[in-house]
Amino acid sequence: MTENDMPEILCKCFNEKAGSITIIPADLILYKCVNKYLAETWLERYQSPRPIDHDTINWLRSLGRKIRGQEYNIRTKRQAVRRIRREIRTLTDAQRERFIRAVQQLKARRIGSTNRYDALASAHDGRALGSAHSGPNFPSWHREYIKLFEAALQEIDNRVTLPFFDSRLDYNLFDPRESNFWGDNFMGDHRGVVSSGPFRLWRQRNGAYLERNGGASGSMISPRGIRNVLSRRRNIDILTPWANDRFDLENYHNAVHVWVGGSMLGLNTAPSDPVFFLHHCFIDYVWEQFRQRQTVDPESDYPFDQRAPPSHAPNRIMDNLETRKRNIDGYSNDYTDQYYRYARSPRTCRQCRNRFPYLKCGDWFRGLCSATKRPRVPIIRKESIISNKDLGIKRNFTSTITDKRKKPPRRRRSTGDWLAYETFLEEKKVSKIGRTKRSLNSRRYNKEERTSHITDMDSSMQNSFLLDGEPDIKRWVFIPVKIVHRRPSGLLFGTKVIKNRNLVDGVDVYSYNKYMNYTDEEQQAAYSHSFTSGSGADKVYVQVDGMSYNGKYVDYTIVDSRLPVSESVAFVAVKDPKLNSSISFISAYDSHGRICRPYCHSYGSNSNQYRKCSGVVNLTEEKPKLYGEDVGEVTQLLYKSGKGKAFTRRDENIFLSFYCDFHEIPWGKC
Ligand SMILES: [Cu+2]
Repeated sequence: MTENDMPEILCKCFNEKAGSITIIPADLILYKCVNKYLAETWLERYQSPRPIDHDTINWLRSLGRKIRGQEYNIRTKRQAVRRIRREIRTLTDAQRERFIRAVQQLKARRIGSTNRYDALASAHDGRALGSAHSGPNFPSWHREYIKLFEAALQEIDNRVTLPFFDSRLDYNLFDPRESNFWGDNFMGDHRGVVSSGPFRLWRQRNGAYLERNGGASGSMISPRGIRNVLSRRRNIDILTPWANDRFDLENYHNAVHVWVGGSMLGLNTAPSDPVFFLHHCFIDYVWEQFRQRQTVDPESDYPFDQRAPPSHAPNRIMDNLETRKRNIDGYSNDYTDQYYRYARSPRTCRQCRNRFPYLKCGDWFRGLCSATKRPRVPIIRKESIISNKDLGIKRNFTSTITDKRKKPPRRRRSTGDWLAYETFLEEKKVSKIGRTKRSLNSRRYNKEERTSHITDMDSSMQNSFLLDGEPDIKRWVFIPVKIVHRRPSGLLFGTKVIKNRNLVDGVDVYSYNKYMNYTDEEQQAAYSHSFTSGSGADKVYVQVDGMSYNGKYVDYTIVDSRLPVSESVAFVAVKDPKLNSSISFISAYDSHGRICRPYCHSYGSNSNQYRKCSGVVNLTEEKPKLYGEDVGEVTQLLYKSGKGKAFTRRDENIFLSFYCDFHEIPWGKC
């Protein structure tokens, strides 16, 4: 196993974005840059074949003609029957069922060598990875894409319109994983292989199962995020690569892809999950609201210069869609003038209370509307959470041994600039809506629930084992990755220090020491909905992105956030080197979105030394063999215990290690 240099595209992207790690969770930067790299180098690795048979191409073209015909008819006959796209929770049960049935039909109807759904899903792959993402063509290409999807649905049932998934309604829930959106009558469960609901045991076009890892990292879109986007007037201010990360529409969109995880995590597999189209319809809804507020002509406000990828050029034909539209045509007013319009999504309690059975007044922000909860899967006992509340940690911005003054949280510091900080901004706004006259410090939160800790400690991790188009664990081998985790600042655990018969404020037994200071340091931004368990248990994810192969693998290990330093080993899979070149980019981040720095073992020296490295790992069959066919074999690499013999641990067999201190900028110079 050896280290490779980081490719220039990746390295440059990280360096450009390094300044944003206190603004947005760094795992979103990781997501953005890895996708950019994979998109720009897609020809270097295996691609699932695009359907090229006549039937499929003809059908896609006829769909395109249909859309243009519809537009033409509407324009000339002036019937102006714009279809109305609505939030999926505001549909009647009958409307929603029609939509879901139509989606199921798309999947069931064969076309050429595949089915209609997969034929459409494949359009998001290949060339479109680059020309439809990370640039000005992002909103336009996807506008056209979901319109094609909608036309395909209407071919099956003309009464169906594509609904959207306003993830703010889920953000406003204390725990978005409990949302009805993941119920059996909506999208089905988000834990692992989708095995309930209308899409249960669906296969992606490459044969892999549809899978999700809901809430592992990422975030639903916050109301403040949308307000940020809508506060701008020019596309250049909300689109990659020009926009400040706080206003970047694609960022907020990415966070939902990360939140859902599984199939939605990979750009090439994302449309396999119907959630994709509902999510993108919401992004289109937001973009439309933005367009209506523009002070310049939205049709010609197509930003383009040498910073944007060349494939985003305004006059280039949209890739893979067979509708012969140019990229800039996606900025046309025709879509919403002629074809569809959006019904306002309910935002405040007044707009949703008692009106829609799947919406209610939210529990996270007073006065804001949220999704209802679905019946809870009894994996964890609610009582146990509640009875633990005294042991719980609090998000404490100022606790320290040396400094007990209450300082207001500063903008560029603390645990959650991107989203948690807005908690403070949001409250004021909300108290206005909620017509109750309470002082700012009174019960704006439901305190009970604030201390009942909802963490992601009760779900495991599912991978597709998809590698170069084949989902098979035999194509992968496992490697150990060591995680060294430092206690993040802003935490306080329920293990109180008693000194001279008195309780000591603001510290716990683990933070009470002379050697480590947990406060006055710059820290990476974190997601606001992520909590550390009162037990200290926290997850650190390790992600593998194939560079010489098409495949992704994510797993985690559990660390103890109470301790100054806690160590653990994760097992992740990479391509089996027997199947030729196995080069992977490996990264690590915690469940709060903060990322860790890679270190590689320096062999040859006697000491167990690790030096900073790129995280790009080239696995070969050369000795020493530092991988195993399965988790058991790797375990044997690390630990040996014979009968009655001494127990040995072999750290030298761990090549890659991550140090998670969440302070230093995790990326080095190129
Ligand atoms: Cu996309």
